[in-house]
Amino acid sequence: SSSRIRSDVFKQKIMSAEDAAALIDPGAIIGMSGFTGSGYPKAVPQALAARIEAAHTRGEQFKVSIWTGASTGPELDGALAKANGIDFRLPFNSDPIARAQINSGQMSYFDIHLSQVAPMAWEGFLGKLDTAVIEISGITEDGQLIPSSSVGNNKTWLELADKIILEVNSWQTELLDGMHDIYYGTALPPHRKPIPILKSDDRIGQPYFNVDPSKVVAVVLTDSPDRNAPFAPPDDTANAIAGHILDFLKWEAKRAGLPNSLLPLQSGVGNVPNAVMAGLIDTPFEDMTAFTEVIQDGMLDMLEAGTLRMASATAFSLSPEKAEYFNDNAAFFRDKLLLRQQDISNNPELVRRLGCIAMNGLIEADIYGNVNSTQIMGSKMQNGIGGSGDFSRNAYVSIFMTPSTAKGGAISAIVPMVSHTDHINQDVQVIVTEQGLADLRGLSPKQRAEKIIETCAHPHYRPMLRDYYERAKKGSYAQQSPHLLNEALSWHQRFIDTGSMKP
Ligand code: 0RQ
Repeated sequence: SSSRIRSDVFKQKIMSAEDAAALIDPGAIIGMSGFTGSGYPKAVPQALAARIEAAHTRGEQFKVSIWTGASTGPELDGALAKANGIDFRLPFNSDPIARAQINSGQMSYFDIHLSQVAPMAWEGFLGKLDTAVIEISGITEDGQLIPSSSVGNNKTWLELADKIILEVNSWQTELLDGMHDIYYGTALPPHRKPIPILKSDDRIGQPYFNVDPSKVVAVVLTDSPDRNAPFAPPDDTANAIAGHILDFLKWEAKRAGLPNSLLPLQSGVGNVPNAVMAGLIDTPFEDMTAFTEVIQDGMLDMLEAGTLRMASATAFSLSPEKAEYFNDNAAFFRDKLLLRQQDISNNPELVRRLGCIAMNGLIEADIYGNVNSTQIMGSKMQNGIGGSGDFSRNAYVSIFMTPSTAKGGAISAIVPMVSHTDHINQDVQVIVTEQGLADLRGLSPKQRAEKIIETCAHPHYRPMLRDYYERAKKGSYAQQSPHLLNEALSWHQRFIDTGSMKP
């Protein structure tokens, strides 16, 4: 309701979503809020989609470019893609309609490390941002913006856009006020300074976004829930992977003399990382922190159990039930959670300094430990690299996890050569499947291959991988990382031709 708006300057700009969408021109580059299904605008994108559909019906061209924090919800990516309204998209997508258009070649998609989006926008690599459409949870008396359930790139969009449309969402709890830390100390080279965060819970900024009120052309009132996807309950595979990781962390803590609070945790999106978080509740660790990208269901459980002391992230990534639960219990959680802009939450300088334990999913890994996180059969985009590269290259230890097979066993997640590379072997220190955990630190490529095949591969594919590797050692051009180039991707081609990697 309009009581969320405590500044008269902004009250005068309240209008309908349709009137606000009418202020967006064909061809516009639009920076929208939104990160893993939280804090995205819910009304204006749908009104814009309707406007685009009407234009198309009249035979007029109307497409826009959409930049966000990360993935959004069906009311944004889904609605605009369905209207054939997105020409260009960055930096992350998990919407099925948009994904189909990316993979049919209809939509251009720039998949980019999430920490790099804001600096690249500032450096002018991405073009000129016309309009920002940002969900917030309120406006202060002084005309500052109280952020919503994600921060993402909103600070940057508000600064770079010529005109700004705000959605004030009263579904978001008012207790979000005070949970954010917005940092205005970033600068571009050669003026960049150290970011003064030494611990996960250090606050270095202010709780609100600054905004130039003269750029705000519309304020739209909404009252709609975030639509994060539900998590599947952990199955045997997820529990086995979680078990291997927990054993490893206990062993590593002892080996390296790590404190009982371990090191700041980063956990990627997906069911398996969520299961790992659930498993961490019953460990000897206590007072842990997370320095991560998103806050999942499992982290709220850990906060309640007291194993986790606090989490720093850029967004919530909760199931619908947990999102309601958070809203009902925000008073308990609010001083234990800190939301930052994504160029800080994912900042390589900070991930390296804090020594995060990075835990991310993968699509496939090869016998030398190169990882494909994004493109199935080398060309079909699943989601995007997200923050996995920001964290994995710079972490204290970088763990990647996956079930050992996909598509009911027709695909081996361990292959001779990855069909696309997101994470080079140097950035991949541990690979885990339900079969086991391979600690690859300090190993040469051939030592890695033996360990990955024997520890991580599914028993159905292990003999095939051994056979490939033994023949590669005989027939390879050289011996640093033996390969048979005319055969290395033949498993993928066989899947494309026959529906299975098995001969
Ligand atoms: O497709 O739904 O059509 O069956 O890929 O696979 O097993 O549900 O795995 O939810 O853990 O996601 C890498 C995609 C894993 C994720 C990825 C198919 C499989 C299914 C999903 P279907 P699962 P998860 C920082 C971290 C990049 C971003 C990131 C991801 C679908 O972890 O997006 O790490 N990572 N961010 O069938 C063919 C294979 C396959 C395969 C899986 N080998 N071949 N298809 N699939 N393996 C946080 C953020 O960035 C927000």
